[in-house]
Amino acid sequence: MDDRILRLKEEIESKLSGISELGELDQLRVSYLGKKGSITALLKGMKELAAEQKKAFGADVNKLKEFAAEQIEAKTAELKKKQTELEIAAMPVFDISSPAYKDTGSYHPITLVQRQCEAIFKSMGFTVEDYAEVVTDYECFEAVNIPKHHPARDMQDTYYLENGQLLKSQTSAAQNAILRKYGPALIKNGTPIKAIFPGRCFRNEATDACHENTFFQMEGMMVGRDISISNLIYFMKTMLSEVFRKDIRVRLRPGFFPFVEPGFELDISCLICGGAGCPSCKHSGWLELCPCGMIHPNVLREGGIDPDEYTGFAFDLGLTRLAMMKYGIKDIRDLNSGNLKSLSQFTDDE
Ligand code: FA5
Repeated sequence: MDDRILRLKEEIESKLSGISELGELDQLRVSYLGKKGSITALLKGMKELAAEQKKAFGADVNKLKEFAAEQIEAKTAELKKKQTELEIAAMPVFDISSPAYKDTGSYHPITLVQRQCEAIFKSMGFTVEDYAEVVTDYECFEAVNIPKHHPARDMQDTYYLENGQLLKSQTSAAQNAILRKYGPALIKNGTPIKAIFPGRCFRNEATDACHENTFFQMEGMMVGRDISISNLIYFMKTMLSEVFRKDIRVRLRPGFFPFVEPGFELDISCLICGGAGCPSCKHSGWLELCPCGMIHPNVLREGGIDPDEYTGFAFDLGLTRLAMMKYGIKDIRDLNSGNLKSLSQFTDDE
């Protein structure tokens, strides 16, 4: 083999071992394999050689060229790997399992009020029941003493589905199922039915500061022997004083609901304006918060309970309005706005 080829090979090997950066490596490639590189120059110089030397010399130079290209390629891979390792080592440690520092999220004010009411009623022995949002006409109306074509249906502008079902317009839609669920234990052991059932309700309302088309109610029922209006008033008073943790003015006035007899409306003095009148209370100073009454005999009968033996009360808390009063939210529409800036400022005060 020609001396020049051997020398170049040794030279390449020794230079490669001293290179530690990709930039230097590229310079080395250009200096040997580039257009004006040493190996290219050997190939160009072949024309000076005698014909019998050309073949062997050309083969050796091509081997050298291949050798140089392979070595440079291997060195490139080695340096790139090292560079990646260094970059990874320099990265800040990132633990995906650690909790987010700033945006930890918050509960919706209605969720906060709902949980608080649930805790209060649980402590008084009530169970918390979940119920569907799409219900039948029977559940929402007929089972609670509102037969088909009864004018009381006009009090709620209901969304009907094409299959005849409807979006629950009132949590009272669960009353019948709850009477049937716990009625047997009442009849067998005398265990009173004490249940609350919060849920989302839908009505085709013209929205304003205190009306939404989607809002939350939390209904409750107690049925047993000798249950009276005094029991109803006791539970309502206890619940309101626990939720607000301050004295609030309430008024009880007659109210009509086909599923209670007698029926009442429990209003609270508007906490936004202090009773002076504002858009949140339709300028009346009072907010309809908790309709209630003694369960109508027809409703008990439809639920499999004999109204001559048992009595009970039912009430409904407008959870959305309760959240407005508790947190001083002036417009009900803010609650469904999804505006995190305003909704995230409320915290559980437990
Ligand atoms: C009812 O829905 C009855 N089912 C309540 C009831 C249950 C009475 C058990 C007696 C016994 P009403 O339509 O008034 O009643 O609604 C009850 C409460 O839900 C209201 O006091 C109010 O707080 C809330 N509410 C009703 N409509 C809306 C609305 N569009 N936006 C926000 N809250 C509403």
